[in-house]
Amino acid sequence: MNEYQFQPLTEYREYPVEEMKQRAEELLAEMKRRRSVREFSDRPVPREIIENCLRTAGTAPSGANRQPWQFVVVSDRPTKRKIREAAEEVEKDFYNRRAPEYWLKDLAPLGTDEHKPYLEEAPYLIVIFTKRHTVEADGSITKHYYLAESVGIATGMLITAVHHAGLACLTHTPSPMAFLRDVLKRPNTETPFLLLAVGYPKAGVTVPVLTKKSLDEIAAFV
Ligand code: IYR
Repeated sequence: MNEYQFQPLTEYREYPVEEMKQRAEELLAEMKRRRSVREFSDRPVPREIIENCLRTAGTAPSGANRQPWQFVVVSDRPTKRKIREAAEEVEKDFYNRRAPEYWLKDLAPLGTDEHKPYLEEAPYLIVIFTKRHTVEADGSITKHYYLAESVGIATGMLITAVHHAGLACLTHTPSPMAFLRDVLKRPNTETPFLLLAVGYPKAGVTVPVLTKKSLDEIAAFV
């Protein structure tokens, strides 16, 4: 007998096929309404909503179930300001020196530049880290696996949860991102993965006209 325990799958719910089709359609319709926004209202958002979105992210599958993610939620003004200042510094270098012409051209439709006021405006910045391993209380090391895959999945679920709750977010990847570890005083076993600004969109905000690829372009059935 295996020393590890298994239990019956009681959580799974099967729906009649018609209901399944409807559910899939409804989620598609809801997710098609998700847009990244770069201007946020400073209207407060109850912390409980963010907590539940993070709990949803925490249900993600991960390599050997090691859950190699760390979310750091920033809502205090001085820390948000520090992050904005450091991000604008690296972005200034990106837009003015490091980015090749073709990259700047590809970004033009998004209207981005080195100014990142949303890093102070949004009520929450969720900084997502990958965690290389866990150091246990006895000093032993628990290895983590498939960091980028696992944390990417959890981040996608977080974005979905935030949207489902009725909030907007922006995925931001200042480059290089190492300053986030310093500003947030995280251990060097953690590497910044992505920053998510979360809140209500600013009233009257506009978003770029973009299209998503069609099913034929993104999927092949064999
Ligand atoms: N990190 C920069 C540049 C940037 C890069 C990509 I690829 C984007 O999709 C958007 C922005 C910035 O945040 O402005």
